Amino acid sequence: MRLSAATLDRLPDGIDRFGYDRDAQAVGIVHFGIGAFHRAHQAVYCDRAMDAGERDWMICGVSLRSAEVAEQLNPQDGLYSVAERSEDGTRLRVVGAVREVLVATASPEAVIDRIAAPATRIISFTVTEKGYCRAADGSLDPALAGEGSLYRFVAEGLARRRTAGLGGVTLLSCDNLADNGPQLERLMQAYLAVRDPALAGWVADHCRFPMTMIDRIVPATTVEDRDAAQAATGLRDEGMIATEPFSQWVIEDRFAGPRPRWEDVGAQLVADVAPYETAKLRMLNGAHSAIAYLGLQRGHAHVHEAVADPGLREMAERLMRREAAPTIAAAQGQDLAAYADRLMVRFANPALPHRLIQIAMDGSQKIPQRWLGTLAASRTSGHDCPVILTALGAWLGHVRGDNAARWGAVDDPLAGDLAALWQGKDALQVTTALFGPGGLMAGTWQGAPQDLARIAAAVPARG
Ligand code: CS2
Repeated sequence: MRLSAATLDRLPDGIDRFGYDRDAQAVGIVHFGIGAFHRAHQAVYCDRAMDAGERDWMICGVSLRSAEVAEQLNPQDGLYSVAERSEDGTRLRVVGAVREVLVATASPEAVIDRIAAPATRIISFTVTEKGYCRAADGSLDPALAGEGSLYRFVAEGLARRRTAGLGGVTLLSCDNLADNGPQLERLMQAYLAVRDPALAGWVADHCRFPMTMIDRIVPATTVEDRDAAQAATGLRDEGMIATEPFSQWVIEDRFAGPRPRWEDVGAQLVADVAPYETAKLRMLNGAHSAIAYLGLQRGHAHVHEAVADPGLREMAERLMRREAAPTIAAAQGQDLAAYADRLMVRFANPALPHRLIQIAMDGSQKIPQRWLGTLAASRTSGHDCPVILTALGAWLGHVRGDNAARWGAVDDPLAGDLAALWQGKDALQVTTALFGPGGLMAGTWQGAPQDLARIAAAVPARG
C-alpha cells in the first residue's frame, strides 16, 4: 500500500509528521527543480514553519523535463518521508508541504498559471549549475536558454502578473553558485532584454533576488532506502529521501513581499550571505569534488570510504584549512576551523553512503566556484594550493574517461568537448587548452606555466 492522504493514518506511532491542515493552505511557492535536495531542505523548512503556525506556504514543485518526481509524488498527494541517518540511527518524518508536481515541458500553461496566481509570493530554484544556461564566460547562452528553460516559464508567468496588476515576487536561487541571487538576476535580465524589454523594467522594480547558502548532504535515493522506509512504516513511499541530520540555510533578508518565518525553524536570515556562501562552496563543495575525483582514481565508491583513506583525508583537510579557508573573509562569529572539523565528521557519516560518481557529475559547471575561485584568490595572496592543482589533474583523467569502465560515461554538459580535447593531445596541451591563456575554463583563473605543468603532472598515466 502506498503513502497518500488516504493512508496517512496507518502510519505507526513514533513516525513524526506535519500537524497543520494541508487542505486549508494555499500554494505560496513555486519551486523549479524538485529533486531530492529540495525535498530534504527547503520543503522541510516550509513544513516546519507551517507546523509552527505559518500559513499558505505550500509548494508547487516543477520539474523542467523529467516526469520522475511527478510520478513519485502526485499519486501520494505530494506526501513523502525524509529519513535522517546517522550512526545513532534513523529518524523518519512525513513532510506535507508539497501540494503537487508539474512537468513544465508537458504542461507549460499550468506552470505559468501557478506563477501568475495571486497567492504565489516566492519562486525558488534548485536546478543545479547547468540549469542556469550559462556559456563558459558566465553570460546567458541563448542557445541553451530556450523554450524549455526556467527563464521562459518565469518570464511568461511574471508577464501575466504584470498585466493583471499583481505584485512582484521573490526569485530565490538555492543552487551552489557563487553570488547565486545576483547571478540569477543578471541572467534573467539578459533573457528579458531580448525577449521582453518592458518586463525587464517591471522585474527590476518589483522583484528581488536574495542570495542564499544552502547545505544538506542528500545522496540519490536507492531501492534499499525505499525498502528500509517501507519496513519501518508499512507504506510504500516512492518519493522518500535519505539525508543527514545536519541542515543549514543562510538567506539574505531582502524579499519582494511576504515570506515564511523560516528563522523560527532554524534558517539564518542575514544581511550578507557572501562569507557563508564562499566558505560553503570552497570548503565543503571544494573538498567534496576533490574527494570525488581523487577517490574514484584510487578505487573508492563512497565519500565515507574515501575519507577513511589517510592520504585522501589529509588532502581534504589541507584543501579546506590551508587552501580555501585563508581566502575567505569570515563573518563575525563564523569559525572556519570549527566548520572544517564539522565537515570532516559529516563526510565520515557511515550511515549515509554518498556515491563519489554523483559528486563527480557536471565538473565543468562546479569547478569554477569550488576550486578556481580559491586559486585566483591565492594567487593574489601568494598561497600555494597543491591539493587543488592535483585534484584538477584527477578531474582531467575523469573527463578523459578513466572511470568510465566502472561508472559509465562521463556525465557533464561539456563531456563531448572535453573528450574531443583529449583526442591527439597530451596532458599539458589539454591543461593549457582549458586553463591557459584564452582557455575554455580560464574565466575565473588562468594558470601560470608552472601551475599548468603541475596539473598536467597530476593526470594519471593512461592505463
Ligand atoms: C555535492 C553537493 O553533488 C555535489 O556536487 O558536493 O551536492 C553537496 O552534497 C551539497 O552541496 C551539500 O550541501
